[in-house]
Amino acid sequence: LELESALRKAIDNGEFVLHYQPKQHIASGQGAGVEALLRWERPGHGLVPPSAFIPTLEETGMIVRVGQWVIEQACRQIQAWLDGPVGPMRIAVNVAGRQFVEGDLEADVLRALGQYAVPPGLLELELTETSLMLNTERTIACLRNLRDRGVRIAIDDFGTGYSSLAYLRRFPIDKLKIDIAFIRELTNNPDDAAIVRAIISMAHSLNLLVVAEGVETAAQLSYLRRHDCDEAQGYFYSRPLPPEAITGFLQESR
Ligand code: G
Ligand code: G
Ligand code: MN
Ligand code: NA
Repeated sequence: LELESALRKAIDNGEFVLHYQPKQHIASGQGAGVEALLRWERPGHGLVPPSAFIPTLEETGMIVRVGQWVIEQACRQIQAWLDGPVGPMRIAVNVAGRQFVEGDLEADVLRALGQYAVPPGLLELELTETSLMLNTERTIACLRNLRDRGVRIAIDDFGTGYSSLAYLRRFPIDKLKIDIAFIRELTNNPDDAAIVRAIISMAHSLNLLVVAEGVETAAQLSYLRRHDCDEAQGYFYSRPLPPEAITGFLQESR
């Protein structure tokens, strides 16, 4: 309850920040955008990780308002980079299921894109399989409208839910992000390696791009390169960084 009331004040007090983790195209080594990851600078508690407060935001419904703030903040950052030395840089934001069901995700996204004059192709939404199952028809319509304008759609944590790729094809999507659980032991566990190869091959036959999350070693990266995975994200390249640090990272790696 104390956590809940502290969270209620956090938006108004400007205590949330976005950190950013870079992604790379595996074949070319070029940057492939960044993922925005929410952090809470809670007074007296330091930097609080999302695992400690996102569940509460979701249970209370506050995630709808915070999610709206995240989209706005990401668009503001895209515009700031566009006008400076970093240039056009895509940001992926995580979207919770309740943002579709209770909020108006389509309106939130279009408003933020307009407010900051952001080309829609520079924004990507990451959704989990479970969030897509909450309200199928409305969700499909919303995603289709956004994607028609150029917003990219990715499925996060792929492989951990109960949906098949056949089911997911009903949704307008561009990318799959293979869950970190399959990448961790990729180079030691033949079953994980087989699952990763199968996901890449199925995804490609459906014209979807594939991103591997949680890449930490050169051996994992080299395996993913040999098996045609498109993009990688993980500590091997960089941890999630606060705005000034990621800006420096992106400028140096252009
Ligand atoms: O690095 P990390 O600890 O940031 O992320 C932990 C989890 O929190 C991830 O599963 C991620 O998807 C989730 N998360 C991070 N930022 C956001 C956000 O802005 N909105 C939502 N809904 N989830 C987020
Ligand atoms: O939204 P998603 O569930 O994909 O959030 C990504 C999560 O994975 C975040 O908690 C982020 O900090 C974490 N992460 C990113 N790269 C790595 C990595 O290389 N190793 C590990 N263990 N975690 C990572
Ligand atoms: Mn994510
Ligand atoms: Na994930």
